[in-house]
Amino acid sequence: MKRLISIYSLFCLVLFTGRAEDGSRLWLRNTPVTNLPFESISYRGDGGIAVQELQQAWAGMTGSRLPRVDTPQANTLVLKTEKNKPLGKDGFSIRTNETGQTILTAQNETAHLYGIFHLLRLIQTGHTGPFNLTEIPTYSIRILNHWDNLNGTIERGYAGYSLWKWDELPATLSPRYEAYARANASIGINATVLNNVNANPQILSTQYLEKVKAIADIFRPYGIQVYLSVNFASPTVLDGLADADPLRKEVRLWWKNKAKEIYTLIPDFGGFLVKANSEGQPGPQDYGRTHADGANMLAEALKPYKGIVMWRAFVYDPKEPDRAKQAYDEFMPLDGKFHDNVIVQVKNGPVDFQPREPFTPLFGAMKKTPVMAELQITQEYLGFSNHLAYLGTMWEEFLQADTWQAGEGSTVARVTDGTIYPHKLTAISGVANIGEDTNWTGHHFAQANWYAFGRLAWNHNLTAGAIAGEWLRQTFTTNPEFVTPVTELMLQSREAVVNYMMPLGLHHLFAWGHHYGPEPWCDIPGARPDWLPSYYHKASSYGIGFDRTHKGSNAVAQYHAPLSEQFNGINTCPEPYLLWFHHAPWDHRMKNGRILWDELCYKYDTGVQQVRQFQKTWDRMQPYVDTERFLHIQSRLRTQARDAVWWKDACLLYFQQYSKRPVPYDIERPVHELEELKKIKLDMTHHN
Ligand code: BDP
Repeated sequence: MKRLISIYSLFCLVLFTGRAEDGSRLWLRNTPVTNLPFESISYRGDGGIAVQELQQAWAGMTGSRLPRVDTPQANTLVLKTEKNKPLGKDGFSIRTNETGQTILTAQNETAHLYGIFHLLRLIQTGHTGPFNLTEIPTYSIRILNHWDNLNGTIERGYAGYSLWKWDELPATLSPRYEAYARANASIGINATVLNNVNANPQILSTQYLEKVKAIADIFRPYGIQVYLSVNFASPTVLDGLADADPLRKEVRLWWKNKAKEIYTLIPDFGGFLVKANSEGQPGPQDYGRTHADGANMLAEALKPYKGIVMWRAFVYDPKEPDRAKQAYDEFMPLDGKFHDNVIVQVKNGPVDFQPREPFTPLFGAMKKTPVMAELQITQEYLGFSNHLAYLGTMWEEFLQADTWQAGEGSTVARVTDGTIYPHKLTAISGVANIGEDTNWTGHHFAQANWYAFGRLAWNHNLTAGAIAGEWLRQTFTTNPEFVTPVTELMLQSREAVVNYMMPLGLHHLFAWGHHYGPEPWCDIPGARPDWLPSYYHKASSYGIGFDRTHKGSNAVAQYHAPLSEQFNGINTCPEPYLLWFHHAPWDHRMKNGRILWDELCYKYDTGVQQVRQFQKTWDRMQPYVDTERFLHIQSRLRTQARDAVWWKDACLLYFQQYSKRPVPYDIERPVHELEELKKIKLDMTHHN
């Protein structure tokens, strides 16, 4: 026995040292496990992709294959395919029966694959059975949005160039396409939009569709459906039509023919994602038509093939006095006017993926139109891939926010999953943070955000803490000496970013040329006001914040009672949203007794202190982490600590000119000169 153990540890050693921990294997490292819940497997036919993936993982965990048996014995894993309506298309159950067999039941191969990945996750995180569980995903479409351009750059991408090698496709197929599909399937993601919402019309050219087909063919066995972002003016650009008016016969026919061409190549194509009449993109309003007219035309073209349209509600107009109100104002009157294969895609917050925003009031507003959330996994406004910011907590806060649409408990989760108003289409999307970097996401911890998005899309009731814990166990080690403190660090990390960037409801204090550093002073003559920080913070000698109360822009009225009144009252508004909804005086009394200015200073300082603490925690983790990843993360934390001080000093020194009050004496003094900070101009050419 002793000898067996030492052979085993030797084998582990070889396995560990033989593979560099460069992050390329993500959470699918399949490290050796001693206690396994089964010893053989039984299935019909060839078992398909599910068995293939299990065997591959098994080789990693044990160095050998799991033997196949014809007659299940005790300790056999049995893959069972059966009609089982309640499980739905993607659901599965795993049960250990009296004889010790593990029965994995599902309706099809993809669902078996989900079941296998679930089992592997349980094994890798230390569970050995017996099992008795059923998993049915919350949303039917769990989709990534890539903002990848056809020239290989990624809009708001911080992990290198695009994974999609358009120049080489369809002849050359990068092995990362399959690795990408596997990673997504392992967390239940079942769809992806390959290209930027600021869509190049060329994506719909025959030449590109053939490239898309090659990718779709690789994704198919993993249950991943391909979607494309389309440019509303495509018919004019690709085929010289006079216009793209959605009510014109020729235009409608063009889209029908295009749909036919696409489905001939890709029979399971998912559909279109559309950004229209937003930030200069063409759309139906160019012809005096509505979003519904535009969406319905595309929906009609896709309908015969069961395709769908995801129509974005990210709209704002410089003429509007409050950008936060626009999506609601434009889309509410269209409720009920969309075809049944259209779903409206709405960003979590009403402005734009800020470190903290209240939920967009369109959630819980429309009754007849299905609405899906768009989350941003890539950290456009949370320190790019330089800052450690675990977004599980942000999305949990958003999904569990109560809209009050049908009384208390009408959480965003429940209004989007079809519980409150039954909708055929349910979906959730996340703007991907993936690029061709070896570790996929730039920062090793940014992998956790891809992972968390998938897990929440599968089950929106999972907690951010549980997800962080399972991710850490698979990605690093199951050792609680590591998992406990690092989970804690992750759970605080997004709040730390809010504290050192934009606490108490402040938003959009970002620099003009990038969304990385602070520029609350930014003023560009002639620029759109709603692209300038002062539009949002409105700092004056009286106070700071955007008045969205009844006396201000009245954005509060877009929320249901009692939220609207709660947000409207300066003393009832939750303090994390204070300056989102109120222009509060500098001496406004906070709940803890401090005045607003002092509290703002303490918040910025707390953010800085939190990052300092993350550094200390991380340094203590050295014994549990491979050198490569340890040093990489350590170095990024240093950058984050410096940036936190930069943010704090810039914002406090700038706002102090208005508050005319001292920084409370017991916190760290600024170490920069405001004038020096104003001179910082980052070269972000590689980031935008
Ligand atoms: C903003 C981004 C911009 C996107 C836009 C969008 O800065 O790059 O194109 O959103 O979502 O957050 O359409």
